[in-house]
Amino acid sequence: MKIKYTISFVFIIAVVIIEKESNILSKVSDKLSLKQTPQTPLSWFHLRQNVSSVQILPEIDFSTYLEAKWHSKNTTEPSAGGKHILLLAMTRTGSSFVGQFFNQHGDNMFYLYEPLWHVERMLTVENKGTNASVLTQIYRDVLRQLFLCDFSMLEDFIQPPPKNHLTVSLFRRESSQSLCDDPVCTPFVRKVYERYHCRNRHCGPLNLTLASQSCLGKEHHAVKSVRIRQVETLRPLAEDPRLDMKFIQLVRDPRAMLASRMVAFASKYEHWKQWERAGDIPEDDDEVRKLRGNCENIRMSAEAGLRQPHWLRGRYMLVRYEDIAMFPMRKAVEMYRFTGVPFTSKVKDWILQNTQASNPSGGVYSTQKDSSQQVEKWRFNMPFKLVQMVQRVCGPAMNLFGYTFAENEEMLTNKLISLIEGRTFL
Ligand SMILES: *[C@@H]1O[C@H](CO)[C@@H](O)[C@H](O)[C@H]1NC(C)=O
Ligand SMILES: *[C@@H]1O[C@H](CO)[C@@H](O)[C@H](O)[C@H]1NC(C)=O
Ligand SMILES: *[C@@H]1O[C@H](CO)[C@@H](O)[C@H](O)[C@H]1NC(C)=O
Ligand SMILES: CC(=O)N[C@H]1CO[C@H](CO)[C@@H](O)[C@@H]1O
Repeated sequence: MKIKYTISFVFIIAVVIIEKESNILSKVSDKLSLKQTPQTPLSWFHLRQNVSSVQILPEIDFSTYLEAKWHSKNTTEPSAGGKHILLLAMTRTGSSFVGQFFNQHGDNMFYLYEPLWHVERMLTVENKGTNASVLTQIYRDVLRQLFLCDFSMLEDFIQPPPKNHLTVSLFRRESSQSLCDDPVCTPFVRKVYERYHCRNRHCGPLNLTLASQSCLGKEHHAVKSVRIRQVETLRPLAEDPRLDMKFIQLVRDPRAMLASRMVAFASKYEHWKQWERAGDIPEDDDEVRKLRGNCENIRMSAEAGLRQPHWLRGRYMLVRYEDIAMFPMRKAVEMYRFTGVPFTSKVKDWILQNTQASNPSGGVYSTQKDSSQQVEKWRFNMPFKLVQMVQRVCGPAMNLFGYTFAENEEMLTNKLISLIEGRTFL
């Protein structure tokens, strides 16, 4: 398998490059010959810079390539009993809030907030058209390395590239407590690094070697990501003997998600207003298609998880945003019980502090009564026609997660009827 990929890799590069400048070819083949000697680490980042000028990036199976690159490397075994928690979500499902349940755990948890942001940025924003299945494999491999406390693969995607494993560009470093605690928070020297304020302190640039050491010193590891579409693509992680994976998938009523998106990205939905007046929103509209795709993705992922195939048994939990908003403490305790990581008083205190109505920063997650009103607030702002559209497009997902269809306008706006069915998922 590996040999096959290596060959196609060389072949693709060769074919494209023969048509281009031959001096690039000699440089690249020099690089590729290094691959036979794993002692000499090959920087994929530099190789990419060299080949990207001939635009072959989407053709290459970088995942296999990177796997070969890291295969020769020995990674320390995680401590026995250590758990590896992956919080999977879509945007606007409250995943940052739920991520805090783990971020706030204390000294024995290493939490990373959206590390795959860098990968997505490099491979889909800057190199549009990267093959989706390749992207999926890279996400999986980067995640695996991060769970094993190896940051070197992620480093290949951070821009500008870290120098001597130092970077000021890690996305939302301050959202990871472990990257802001001693000893990873090194003294900050120059004003330039001010954006690395970690709560009340300033830290110097992030030393990824230090981060890795800190990571290895912690028993449990958690990562939050909104970039994984299907839990099934992570089967190799679940089967990796070095990891004890626990997947928590967070879902939310798609009608509420759309309502929230329409506020946050108003301009994208501007043209819907005209259709709304004229009649129905066409189903081939880009945003409608995206919505359908997202709903189907979540549904398929959740169905796979709930089916509990042998490799996922005891490793998958489905959680609804609405249940967390209404019963944050109960759900947090349940999640901890599921992961097998002890619930700490630190987490408890954080949840108490951040879910009280008296605390203005509580936002949507205020007291239970407020929360249940909050979570269904969208019903009173959303035109029924739009609600119908979401129900048509996302029906199967809504059925699976227990979100009741509003059959008419009266039902939609009747406060006495809840559109969230009480439901337990395993
Ligand atoms: C990797 O680990 C194995 C077993 O622990 C050991 O025999 C081998 O020498 C190590 N290789 C390197 C490159 O450190
Ligand atoms: C992506 O690449 C894989 C092999 O790496 C190939 O089988 C698949 O057809 C490609 N998909 C697209 C959409 O190009
Ligand atoms: C980063 O931390 C490691 C481990 O403590 C240290 O050896 C290295 O010198 C640090 N790098 C820089 C550039 O300070
Ligand atoms: C753009 C460019 O030329 N990038 C790299 C190509 O590979 C050489 C050899 O490793 C590097 O020195 C360049 O930086």
